[in-house]
Amino acid sequence: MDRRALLAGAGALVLTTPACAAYPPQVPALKSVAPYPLGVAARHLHLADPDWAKLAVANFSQLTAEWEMKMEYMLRDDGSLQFDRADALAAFARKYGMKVHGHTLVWYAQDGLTFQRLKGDPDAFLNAYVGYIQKVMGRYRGIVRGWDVVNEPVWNDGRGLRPCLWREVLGDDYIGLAFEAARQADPAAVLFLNDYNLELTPAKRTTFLRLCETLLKNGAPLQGIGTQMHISADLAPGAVTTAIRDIASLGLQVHVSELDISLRGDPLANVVEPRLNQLKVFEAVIAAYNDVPAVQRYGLTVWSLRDKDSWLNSARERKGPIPDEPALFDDRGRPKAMAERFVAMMR
Ligand code: 9MR
Repeated sequence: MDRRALLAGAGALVLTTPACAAYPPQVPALKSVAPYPLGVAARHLHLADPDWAKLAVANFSQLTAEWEMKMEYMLRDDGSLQFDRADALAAFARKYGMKVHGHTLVWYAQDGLTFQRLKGDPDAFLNAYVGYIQKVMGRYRGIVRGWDVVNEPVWNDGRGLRPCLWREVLGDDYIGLAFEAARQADPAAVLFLNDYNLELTPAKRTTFLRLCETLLKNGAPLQGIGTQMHISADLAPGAVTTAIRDIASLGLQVHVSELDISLRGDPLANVVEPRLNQLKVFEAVIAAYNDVPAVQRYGLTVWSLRDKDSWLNSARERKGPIPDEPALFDDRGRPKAMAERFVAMMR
């Protein structure tokens, strides 16, 4: 057989290959099968990318600003507030009928010059603290459905609260004070405490849940728990199941708030088939979340739309020369096995 005949034969083979071998899988719009809001993280630049916008609008019903609603962006050094990008995100959401989740008001990792300058004057500091929360939440009242009021308050090993400027000046009650201010700013918004590694580190989860209980006992208007779920394919699926069950046991709203499943955890050296493991971990997340009582399911948010949009592939975070693949859609916007499994699990 000459080369031309061989090629023609190969073409015929492709044409007659059954559909089950097709890649990408044919997957309906994810939001059309989900019984709860499905969110996706968005940066300003994404909104101007027609491919991103089309895919996000088709599959997701909610947006979280990946950066543009954080203090690092919103609060200028002179104390004024910068709302342009958050406004643009809110306008995008309105245009396409999407909900908005607010992320985040108080975070140990971001304080800013305005607050550092007020460190020596606790009264002025408290005024500015309450003022910041009220101005930001006030602007998006009726637009943002829920807020991560305080983000990542607990040490990674679970030994207690992290040190931060807020705690240094206001004491441990900085969290309760933030929730009070938030409640006054927007009585209708669902108020969340959000953290990560709650599945990876049971000691951290215990401390985090005790903190929630103490806040509730002290009358703080805490209404929801955000479990970020930046996890890796080498995580034991059972760890996810236990974590979500424990978190839901408090009876508050539960938001899987920043889901991504990395293929690059260091111990992955021991995992033979990282993609298969990733799928198993993903299944555990979805199964456990589907088991949470419907009234407690605030929604599930993924922390990037496509693999290439992920913070894990940013210049700062990227581990090694091979890009990570933590998202439900590939770089070209094609649904991956996790997206296909999501749909299958909703039937
Ligand atoms: O993905 C976010 C990245 O683009 C930002 O540079 C970074 C700092 O603002 O925050 C990342 O998102 C984090 C989120 O706000 C809180 N949980 C951990 C996320 C990943 O670091």
